Amino acid sequence: MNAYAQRVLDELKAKNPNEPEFHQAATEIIESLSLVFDKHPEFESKGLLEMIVEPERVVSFRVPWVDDNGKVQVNKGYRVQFNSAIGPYKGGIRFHPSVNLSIMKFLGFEQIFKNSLTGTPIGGGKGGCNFDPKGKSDNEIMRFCQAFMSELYRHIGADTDVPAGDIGVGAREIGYMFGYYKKIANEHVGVLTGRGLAYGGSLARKEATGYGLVYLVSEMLTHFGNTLKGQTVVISGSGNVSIYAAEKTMQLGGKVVAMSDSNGYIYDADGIDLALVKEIKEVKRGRISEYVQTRKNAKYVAKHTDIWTIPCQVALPCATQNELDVDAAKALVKNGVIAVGEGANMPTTLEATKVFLDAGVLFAPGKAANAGGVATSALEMAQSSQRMFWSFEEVDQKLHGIMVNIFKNISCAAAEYGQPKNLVLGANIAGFKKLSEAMLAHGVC
Ligand code: NDP
Ligand code: 2IT
Repeated sequence: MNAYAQRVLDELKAKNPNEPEFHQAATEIIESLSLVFDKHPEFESKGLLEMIVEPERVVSFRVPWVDDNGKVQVNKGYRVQFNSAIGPYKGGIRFHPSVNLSIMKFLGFEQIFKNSLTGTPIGGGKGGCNFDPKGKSDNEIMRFCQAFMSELYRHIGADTDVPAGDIGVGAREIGYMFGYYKKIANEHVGVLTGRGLAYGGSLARKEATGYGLVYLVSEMLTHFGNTLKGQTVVISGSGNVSIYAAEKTMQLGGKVVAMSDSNGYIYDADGIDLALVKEIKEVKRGRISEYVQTRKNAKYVAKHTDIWTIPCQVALPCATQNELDVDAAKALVKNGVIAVGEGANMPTTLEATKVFLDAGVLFAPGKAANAGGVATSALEMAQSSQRMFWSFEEVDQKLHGIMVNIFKNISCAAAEYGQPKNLVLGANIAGFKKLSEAMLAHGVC
């Protein structure tokens, strides 16, 4: 590795101990950028990489709220405002018991490069809380969201930092957070995206991450002489990203045979009944295991990581970080997988990614493949600023154009650096290009 890149990575690990996910995301990106620093030794004297790896601001705060039994609960909230060179901080909020500073920083760091790739004017940030929404009543969710926003509101703004959803944060949570922001800040502005259509949201934002993922994977397959049509597809997770990735896959002629949640997976050789999955997950907020009560020919396996042992040509990990390890990657390769598209953020471990790249499997990294969600958030911001609404078709068409453009940019960057099939390299370098231009233009600040 380039000596400057290696030094900054070593320093990052020493200065931020006990942050394994942040180290992992940084290692992948800095290894790719190493090739750029070979060509541009002048970046070292500008301290460019040192500035990029240090968040502009990290806010950590107490979130006290009262549960239905009248007991006070206290959670830990975060907002990492990582980089605002290209535009206001932008990135989701995650509610999950696993949330900690390392996870917030890996997500925020990835978001900078992802948002750059979208070509829209947004910087990178991420937030969340170690709150577990599972099993909470609607009133508890509301009180928690209000408590979370009662601190977050002073750090965000339509031109400063614009959060959205992520794991555990969907339309319901955005609604409660927006309502409370509006009340205490006394302004009805586009301060969150993923809003409901009745109060300033954008058509197609709900579908955008999953649809965008499949647009990009389809583009990648076509570029390398294949097609999504007729392929067997396995999708992990059964949340927002997974459901709409499944929907678009089916629309484009792929056959989805498996989905999962954190307890287990379902396998339906006849093809997943997506209306049933939506009913279970979106309407009833149930578990994926309920699927086999209706679809008698399908089977449920109570070990979610085994989903990757199902033979398929296309694998779309859409649940969470590090859900696809080296054994899973080997099983997929052995069973003839031709393409992997990351709907989740960093779902594939570094070692597993290497297995795919070495085997010549087409691999679309999350920061490119799942960028359709945040890109459509930027389209929501544009509509808010205009006080206008665009039709579903208009937003979807723009999303499609953005994903095609991302694929073009990352494959060109990969080719420019002599590894045309290495889209991990291509995405990191293409994302860095605009970021570095903006940061160098701003000087030392
Ligand atoms: P949801 O909360 O809607 O769904 C998450 C899904 O992943 C659920 O099926 C959940 O199962 C499963 N899951 C969560 N944690 C784990 C875990 N530790 N192990 C196994 N499965 C797990 O979230 P989203 O669909 O919005 O997000 C999924 C991924 O996509 C995340 O990595 C997120 O960062 C990323 N992403 C999301 C975007 C968006 O616009 N929403 C945009 C870009 C990326 P269970 O119900 O059992 O917890
Ligand atoms: O990881 C992500 O890109 C998201 N959770 C979406 C962020 C956004 O601001 O729409």
